[in-house]
Amino acid sequence: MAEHKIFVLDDEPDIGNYVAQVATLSGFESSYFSEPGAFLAAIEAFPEACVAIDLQMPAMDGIEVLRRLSALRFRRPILIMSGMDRKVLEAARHFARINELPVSDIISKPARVEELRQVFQKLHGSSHLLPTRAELVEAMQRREFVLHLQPKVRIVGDAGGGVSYIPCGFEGLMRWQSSNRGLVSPDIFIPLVSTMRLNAEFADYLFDSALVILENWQRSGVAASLAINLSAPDVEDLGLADRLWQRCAGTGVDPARVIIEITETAAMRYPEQALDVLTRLRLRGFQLSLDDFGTGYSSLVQLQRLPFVELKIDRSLVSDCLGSEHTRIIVKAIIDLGHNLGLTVVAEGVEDEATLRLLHGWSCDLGQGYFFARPLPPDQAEAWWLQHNPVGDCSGRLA
Ligand code: G
Ligand code: G
Ligand code: MN
Repeated sequence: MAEHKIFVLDDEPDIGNYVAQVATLSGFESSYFSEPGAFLAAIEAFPEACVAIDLQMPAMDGIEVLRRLSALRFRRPILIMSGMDRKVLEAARHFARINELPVSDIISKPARVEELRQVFQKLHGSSHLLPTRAELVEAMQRREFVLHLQPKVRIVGDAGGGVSYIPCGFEGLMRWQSSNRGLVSPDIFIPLVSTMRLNAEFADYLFDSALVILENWQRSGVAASLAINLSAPDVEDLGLADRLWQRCAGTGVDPARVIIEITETAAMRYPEQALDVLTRLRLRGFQLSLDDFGTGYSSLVQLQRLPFVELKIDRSLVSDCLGSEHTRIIVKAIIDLGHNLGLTVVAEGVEDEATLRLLHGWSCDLGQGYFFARPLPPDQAEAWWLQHNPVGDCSGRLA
């Protein structure tokens, strides 16, 4: 099967062939390469293969190979091998991680057959579960990807000096209702969409799904904003803003109702392309939100060049607030900095009333999380909205 291929790169033929043979014994269809150029050409031709790479090679070292794989947006499992000490292997793993490359294992050489077999068998077990490109394309044709909707609320004080909230919109989170696999999480299929180079097709599909929901809401008088999540490759697609706007213009949906969420990692990967695409999205009337803030490596100071209107504090920070004084200081500082830069601030992952109170005390604008509601299928989301009977349309405040 296609996804059971593995490409082994090692400058020493004895070792490389040995590793490839063990991979074959473990169920892979393996190919051995002694030279990085041929190896990278093979990946370009077949990006669904897993890879095992040596770090120390004369022509091009393993770090450079990882850099090239990252530039190719390679997303399949990587095994890193080296005869160097463990620290070098760990450092290479870290390097891969910050370049968004999935390292499934690191292997010290020389490795015994049994050791290698275990690693390959584990890899084989996890890799054969992954869908192929054809399966993803077919799933789009069958409209098996569906948006579930999680409410976003405005945090307000109530008459008794307590805290309350008013619904103002939803975030759309994709689910794959696969006829063969059951419900598949976006954590599985979103990285594959990039690996399989289906980003443009998927972004169009996602956007059209959002427009159908917004058109329904227009008919039933639900004045909610709808946020969608885009990935790093979308932000580097210079045609995106025009394409989304054209799709929107065909429907009569006001682009200001659409919020596009982008993570800080995606926004900072190729800052120049991001600046181009994000500015044009704003010019076309869409809203922009900086997602998962606080988990990446960039600072708000770097990010404030980009035309965001909203900042979402990552749920890992929000959920630590009750337990950690340190985290409370950070969250409060992010809210203040966001406000000083003119951004609406959203806390993600609000799971209890105590956290909501803290956030209200710090003047956090919006909240999202299980405390209000989980992601809901569209019909239930509409019922939730009507039941919470929002007064006015606070999505307008974002503009
Ligand atoms: O519900 P949750 O498990 O839904 O989502 C997991 C992750 O997948 C989150 O980080 C979320 O932002 C991301 N995600 C969900 N739907 C989409 C989508 O349609 N596109 C992209 N790029 N990411 C999504
Ligand atoms: O990365 P992004 O912020 O787009 O992802 C939203 C993710 O957070 C989804 O997976 C969603 O299901 C999840 N989520 C939403 N609210 C909560 C919450 O209150 N607690 C936890 N643990 N996860 C949440
Ligand atoms: Mn999001």
